[in-house]
Amino acid sequence: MHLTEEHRMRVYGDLLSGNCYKIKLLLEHLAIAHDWVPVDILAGETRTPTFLAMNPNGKIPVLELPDQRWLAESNAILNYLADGTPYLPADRWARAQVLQWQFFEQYSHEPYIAVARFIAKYLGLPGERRAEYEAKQAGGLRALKVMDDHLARSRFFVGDSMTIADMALFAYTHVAGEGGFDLAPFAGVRRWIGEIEQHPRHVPMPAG
Ligand SMILES: N[C@@H](CCC(=O)N[C@@H](CS)C(=O)NCC(=O)O)C(=O)O
Repeated sequence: MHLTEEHRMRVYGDLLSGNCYKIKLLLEHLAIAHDWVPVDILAGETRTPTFLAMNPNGKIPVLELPDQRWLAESNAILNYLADGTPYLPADRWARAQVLQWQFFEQYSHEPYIAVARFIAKYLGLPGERRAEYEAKQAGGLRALKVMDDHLARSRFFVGDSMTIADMALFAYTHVAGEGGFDLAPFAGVRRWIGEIEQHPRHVPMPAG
């Protein structure tokens, strides 16, 4: 089917947010035509009635399908878009492993690394949030160690090619330094970041 402008998917998000950027990364790998609608969370744009009608949880990213259905939660969006492609294996065990790493990302990685980065990069590390920033460091380092141990044995997180488990984890890991996390001790993580960045369809997170 020829996709006209009104048939294109739309993503509401901020490309400096790892949760949003991971969607952009997959869309570029799959060469899916889409429109990106920038949303400024610091300006309250996720709290407007229009936005809350798309995602009552008031968070980006949101995927809008051409028939006006909306999907929130970054890893749910990745699963939807990757279905039927090599980025989400058909094998039952491999798919469950992809989910295992994506749940790990949302519960044991993102709440530490993304939040420390948000406090430092978006908020400028204000004094009243410094204790919270410091408290995020141990959990973030623990997640990086879990990843590094896995990547010492495995080229990618699931199987021997890139999947949406890698994309979910790459999003905040490659900018973990912005949250105060030194990647130097994690050789496996650095090797894996390099492999992802060398992919011919890779799109970098914009500098900002
Ligand atoms: N679990 C959600 C987290 C989304 C999330 O935390 N989004 C942040 C930006 S990275 C946001 O919209 N924050 C605005 C707010 O909470 O008001 C996902 O994976 O999509």
